[in-house]
Amino acid sequence: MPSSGSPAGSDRMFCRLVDEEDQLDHSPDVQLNAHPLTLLMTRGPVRYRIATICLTTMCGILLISIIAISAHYKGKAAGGAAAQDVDAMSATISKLQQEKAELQSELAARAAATGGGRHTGLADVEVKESGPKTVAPTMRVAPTPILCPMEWFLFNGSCYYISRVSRDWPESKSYCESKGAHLAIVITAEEQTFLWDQLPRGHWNAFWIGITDGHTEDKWIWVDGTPLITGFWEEGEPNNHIDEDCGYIVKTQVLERVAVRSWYDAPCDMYRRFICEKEMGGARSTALPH
Ligand SMILES: [Ca+2]
Ligand SMILES: [Ca+2]
Repeated sequence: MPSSGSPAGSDRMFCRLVDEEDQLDHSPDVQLNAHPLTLLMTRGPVRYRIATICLTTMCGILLISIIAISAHYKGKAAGGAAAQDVDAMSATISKLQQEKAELQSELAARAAATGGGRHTGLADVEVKESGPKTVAPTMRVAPTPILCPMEWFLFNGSCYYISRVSRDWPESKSYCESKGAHLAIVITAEEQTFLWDQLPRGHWNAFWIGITDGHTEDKWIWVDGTPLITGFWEEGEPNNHIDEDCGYIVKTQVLERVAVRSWYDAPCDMYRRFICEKEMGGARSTALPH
């Protein structure tokens, strides 16, 4: 039953809408599952379709370019940071090596100044490290080392010389004085033993020392005027056997002889080798003879 009003007009309108929808649905350019962009491109005028295609292509190219450039600079930045780290570490290592070389040079110079280390008293060096860039040497300054002339040797602050030639006691005394020294004054058992150890062993190797009783018999005094307190005489000596006023040390081939019983007295005009001594002051140290 048709409704009241204009039923015929309503039917025609309905039929026209249905026809238009059918035409749209069955158009070869329009598919139900088409992409919206495709749908837009197929519905617009031709020039709009071309513009849309161009814009889409440009957007794609731009996006790809942005991605490529970002990746490129990201990798370059990472490489640059790594290179900076390597440069900083190389600079630190170079600086440490330079400081190490300077310390070694200073130690070598000090060792050379002290006779290649044969004399004691080398400066001790402590190197404290608080980080890769803070190497601070701390010096413990040693007393000025004592240097003895060639063929002289050091013991306890004095340089000693053992002659190769033989002279009488007065000539021996003069020779030592010409060198700024004196005939040896032997005070302690340590000094006596050290000197004894340096002497060459022989049948009757005898060496003048700086002691005499020429002024007053049996009043032994050293060449510096001080009296003898403790001597290292052989048993039975000094005996003034043939007017003997000068003292000397003997080192024989008899191994049973000992350093602290090796002094004899003899006539001062006898020829013997001799021992000079020169006090050097400063630190007391020891060294082997040249
Ligand atoms: Ca005498
Ligand atoms: Ca004697």
